[in-house]
Amino acid sequence: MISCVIPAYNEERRLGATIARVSEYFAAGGREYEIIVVDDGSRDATARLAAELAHLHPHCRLMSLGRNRGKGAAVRHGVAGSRGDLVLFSDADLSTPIEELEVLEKAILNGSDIAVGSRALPGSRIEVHQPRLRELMGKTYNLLIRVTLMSGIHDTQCGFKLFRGPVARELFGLARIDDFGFDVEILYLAGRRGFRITEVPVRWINSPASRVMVFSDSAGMLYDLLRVRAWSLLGKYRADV
Ligand SMILES: Nc1nc2c(ncn2[C@@H]2O[C@H](COP(=O)(O)OP(=O)(O)O)[C@@H](O)[C@H]2O)c(=O)[nH]1
Ligand SMILES: [Mg+2]
Repeated sequence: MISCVIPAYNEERRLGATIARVSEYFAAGGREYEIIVVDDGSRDATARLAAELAHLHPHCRLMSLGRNRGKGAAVRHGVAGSRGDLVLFSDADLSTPIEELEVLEKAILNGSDIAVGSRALPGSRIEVHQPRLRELMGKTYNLLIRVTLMSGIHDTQCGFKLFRGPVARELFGLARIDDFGFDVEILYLAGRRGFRITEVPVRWINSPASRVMVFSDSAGMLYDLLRVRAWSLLGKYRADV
């Protein structure tokens, strides 16, 4: 079975089409699947809509965290509740189309523990770019990560990553970052624990509405880098190796 975790914050406009598309995709592939939507205190009708969608699509369920805590916390809870032997997390806007799962899955079949969707490799196909400032922020952030925390991954932030199920549950069980720095924490922990990570070029068709605030979230994500480094040194990650 494959689990697809979709964090959703104020996604009333995008979620319906996404759940329909993802369900249709998995159903057409004839495989067992579950879709876990994680809402945490959306201010719009996301929670109500997700509950209706869960009713409509038997493979889809909703987890609600109450107050807003961030994308990292949402994905972490979704993964903790997942049962798949593969776990995908995907943004609610499907900026990376669900069909790209196929190339990620190939990487897992070839022996990887984690397949990371990437917008920064020669084979990546960016059909609609993010706004220029946002793209620059992403590139700078990734450069900084490569020189400070870990080398080897060119796009840590793409919202489309596939894990072997037990690996996802182990890593998210250790993770502590609640907001947009969580991808880096997960990949860092994965590297430390010797899991095999493959970066896979994917398609990206940027969806304009964004929950990311360029300046304040950039600051938060820099702080997260420091926290991951510090927590690791202080042995805060249970059984960190
Ligand atoms: N549950 C939850 N999901 C969030 C939060 N912030 C962002 N997300 C989700 O994370 C995903 C990526 O957000 P998006 O606005 O598309 O980011 P961008 O494309 O990187 O600008 C979407 O599915 C959002 O709904 C949050 O605080 N809580
Ligand atoms: Mg997006």
